[in-house]
Amino acid sequence: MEVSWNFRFGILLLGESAVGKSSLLQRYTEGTFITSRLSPLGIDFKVHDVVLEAGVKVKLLLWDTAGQERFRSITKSYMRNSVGCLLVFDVTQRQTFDRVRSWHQEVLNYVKPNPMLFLLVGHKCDLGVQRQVTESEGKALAEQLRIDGYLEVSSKDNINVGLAFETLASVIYQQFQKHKIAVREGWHGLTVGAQVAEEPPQTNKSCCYCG
Ligand SMILES: Nc1nc2c(ncn2[C@@H]2O[C@H](COP(=O)(O)OP(=O)(O)O)[C@@H](O)[C@H]2O)c(=O)[nH]1
Ligand SMILES: [Mg+2]
Repeated sequence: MEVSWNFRFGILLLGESAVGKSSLLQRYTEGTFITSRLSPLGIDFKVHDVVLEAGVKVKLLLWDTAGQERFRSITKSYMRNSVGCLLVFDVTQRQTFDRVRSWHQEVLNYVKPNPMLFLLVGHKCDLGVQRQVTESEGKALAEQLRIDGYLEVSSKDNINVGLAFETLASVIYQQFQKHKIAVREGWHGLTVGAQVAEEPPQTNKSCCYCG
């Protein structure tokens, strides 16, 4: 069967419980927002195709995770199959921001020597009055951790949701182009597919130029 993607990237959603990881995944892949709490187990897997600026077709394998208590037992296999991570905190809950640094360090320690690229997400930015973390604090932390960017996102109001996933996918693609990350045997974070044929070859039709 013809492969319809150029690349496959595994992407992990990480962060404290209730920061909105499952909601973010739901909004991105289904286009919906459900107010009632989704399953606290939260382990879910979704596939979403994106076309990057360069016309490159990427299949994103998106791994949702549950909260910190299950981190060690469940999430490690997802880390092994990922090249990118959306590190999510809730802008209205400072303690979720304070935990970002240790999530980041823990992931890097675990995936070594495989690469992991991060995007920091300040989630629930629709909740203006309840905000406890400013946008400049988010940006500053991303810079300190040398994370590839910071975005303020709302799944509820559909702000920057697609941009968050696609920015991370673009960063991964650029790093691959620059040979900063490469395919590694036994690692499924980044897979290169066959070239995508825009039009399937029409073998039974003669060429209009040469008859
Ligand atoms: N105001 C607001 N609430 C959100 C947003 N995203 C998620 N929530 C709410 O936050 C709670 C936790 O969301 P959930 O996706 O289960 O978080 P998870 O534990 O990180 O997967 C739920 O009540 C959601 O409705 C958002 O963008 N804005
Ligand atoms: Mg969840």
